[in-house]
Amino acid sequence: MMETITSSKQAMELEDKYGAHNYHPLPVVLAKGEGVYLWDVEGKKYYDFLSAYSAVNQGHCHPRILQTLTEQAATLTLTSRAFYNNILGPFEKYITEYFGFDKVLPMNTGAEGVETAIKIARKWGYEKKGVAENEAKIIVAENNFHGRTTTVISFSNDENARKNFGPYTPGFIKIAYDDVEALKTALKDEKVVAFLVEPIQGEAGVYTPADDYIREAAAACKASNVLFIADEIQTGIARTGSLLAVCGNCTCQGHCEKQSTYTQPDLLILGKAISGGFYPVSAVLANNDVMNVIKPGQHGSTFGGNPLGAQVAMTALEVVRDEKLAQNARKLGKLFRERMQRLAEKSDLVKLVRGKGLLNAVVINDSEDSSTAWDICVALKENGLLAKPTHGNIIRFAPPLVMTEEQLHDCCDIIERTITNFKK
Ligand code: IF1
Repeated sequence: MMETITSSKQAMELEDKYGAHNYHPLPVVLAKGEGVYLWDVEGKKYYDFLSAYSAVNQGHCHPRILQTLTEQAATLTLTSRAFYNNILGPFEKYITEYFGFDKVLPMNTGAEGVETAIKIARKWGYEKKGVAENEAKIIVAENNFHGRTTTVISFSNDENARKNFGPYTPGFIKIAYDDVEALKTALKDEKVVAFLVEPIQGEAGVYTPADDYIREAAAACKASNVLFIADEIQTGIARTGSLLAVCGNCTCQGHCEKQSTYTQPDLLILGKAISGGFYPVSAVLANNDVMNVIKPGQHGSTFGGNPLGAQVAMTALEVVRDEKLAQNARKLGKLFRERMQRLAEKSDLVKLVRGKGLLNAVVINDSEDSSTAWDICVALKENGLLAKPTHGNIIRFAPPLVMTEEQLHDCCDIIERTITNFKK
């Protein structure tokens, strides 16, 4: 029997009874979204400061993306890749021109994108670099988050994400994040085929590396004939104040290869906001010398490159450019950090604020295993703002990028009031 939800309590009870307990959500049941706002089952309105982990950068239920989705859904949704479809080609042309690469391989979820990049890098290692079969190694950073498949959790160091899911996939070397010297040492191993890294570590607590880290890391990889793989699933699509975090301080909306601050990865992994939260779409971009190692039958998925996702992704990227979301994220991000900085100066509870664009974290003055960040998020929820703790003492703040300056100030007022009145 299909049940209709009339209260938050009822919805939480259903999830608790019938769903696997693989999440511990904040106690709020959402029923509607529009732009920067969400509403719960009882009709209470909230500012969204998570954006579905940066998947709804364009704001909830963006009307242009919605129109594309409904039109395409009424025309053709899925053909599989056994046949051509009339949307995939235009999408591939659009996204490769948008980001400045020769080719794209479309998938669905972020973790699939990461798996795809790993497979391409290994194959390139054997066929182009000449590494002996089954010996390829990929360097990754400590405290990484790249998804939840068995291979990807094999190189996580989050016990919770990893423990009792072994045996683990071999072939990964872990080094410290934001440490070019550690990378150079690891690159001396000739079996290394790639370095996989997040330009800003999200799950680690929005850890922003030194300004020149990405550029120097990519240069070190190039000098060692090793592929530089950027996981921009969370940082990409204008979130950090430029189209991609690897764009550095460039505010142009694409064609960043002309900018001096831009570092072109050999493999770029995108997900989340490339479809504006409407439909799972991920993509791996590369130039021909790398992408052409993949031949028919060697990789794919039933839904990857389907016309519905492809059409939605094109409109979602168009919105990012037309509404100048990178510029807005940059401007509002500065304002947000200024306001939080002022709060940190007068509140003992707030230790510091860090981040880039509208991907920010406020570090709470308490231990990592405390529940203070969680308790503050519950209080924020009561006051009409939804954010999620990462670790016991860090709160991530990442609103949709369509927010206005006035709304942001309103949100900062809520955060300030909540933290000032918060009692442990
Ligand atoms: C969950 C964090 C965010 C990602 C990067 C790949 C993926 C992700 C850099 C996989 C996914 C999400 C998934 C979400 C929690 C989450 C997250 F807290 F873990 F760090 F966003 F902040 N690379 N990140 O951030 O993408 O397969 O999920 O589409 O519930 O696990 P996916």
